[in-house]
Amino acid sequence: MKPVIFITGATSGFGAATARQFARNGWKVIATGRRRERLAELEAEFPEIVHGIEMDLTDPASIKAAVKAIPENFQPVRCLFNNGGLALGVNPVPDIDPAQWRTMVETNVMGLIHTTLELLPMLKSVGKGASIVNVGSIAGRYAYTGGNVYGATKAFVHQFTANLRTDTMGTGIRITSLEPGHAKSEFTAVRTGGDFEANEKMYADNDPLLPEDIADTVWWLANLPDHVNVNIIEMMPVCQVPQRPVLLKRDEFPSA
Ligand code: NDP
Ligand code: 8X3
Repeated sequence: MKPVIFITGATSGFGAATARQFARNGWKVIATGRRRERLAELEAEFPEIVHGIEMDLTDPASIKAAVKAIPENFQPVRCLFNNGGLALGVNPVPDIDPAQWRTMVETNVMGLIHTTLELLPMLKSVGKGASIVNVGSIAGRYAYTGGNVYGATKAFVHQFTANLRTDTMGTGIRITSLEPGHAKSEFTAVRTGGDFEANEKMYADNDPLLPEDIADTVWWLANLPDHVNVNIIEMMPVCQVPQRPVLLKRDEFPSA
């Protein structure tokens, strides 16, 4: 029987690359996301191997229904890739849109929580060898201007992963917080409200991580020996370097 991975955000970027990596290499894939036509493309590429289910992470009822709709021949799920998510907006406070903040929390935080809760019973039934890979970000660790709520949702993913490990102690489930840096996908187009030119520009003069790099990492994690848990992975392209905190001089502050 082929093992099964359940992927959120399989219609683009990291999720689509991971779906292809697992489908090509002997796993079955439940691919989820809102864009049905992209799910259909994956299904057509891998008949009988990829099964698409439309699912909106901001809607707990949609998540529940999606998990309920997993066909019997795609059960039990052995790996959950909690990847779907987004950043909206690039401005620092107070020039922000509270509706965008809400969408990021509902998607990146509540969506990930609900997906996890719905799939935990099946993962527990698998026990040893089951795994969850949660996608955080370096934005959850290193602050940058305009990162405000997006970065905070990813800091949530980091700590939720650690706490979940404690709650599921003794079940055999492995859980990892995978925290990438600058990576090429449709992330910037989404963040800028559909500016695909800005998306291209973001990666034009540098060598970002590619979705396939993330897919390789998820593949490695899901196929490690059953007794190995990687708690956290922080990965960046070589061209991205974390630096020490910014220090402002006295004359850089507004006068009191
Ligand atoms: P993409 O925009 O290419 O893919 C995002 C995926 O998330 C899409 O498949 C989209 O599916 C899905 N998604 C967004 N909102 C929802 C929703 N409400 N319901 C269901 N699915 C949703 O970006 P990436 O591949 O880069 O992003 C994947 C993850 O990686 C995200 O969590 C992102 O925050 C994180 N990340 C990205 C980095 C980067 O530099 N690219 C770096 C670090 C982390 P659809 O629109 O069809 O619903
Ligand atoms: C995406 C990485 O640094 O662009 O999570 O916010 S960053």
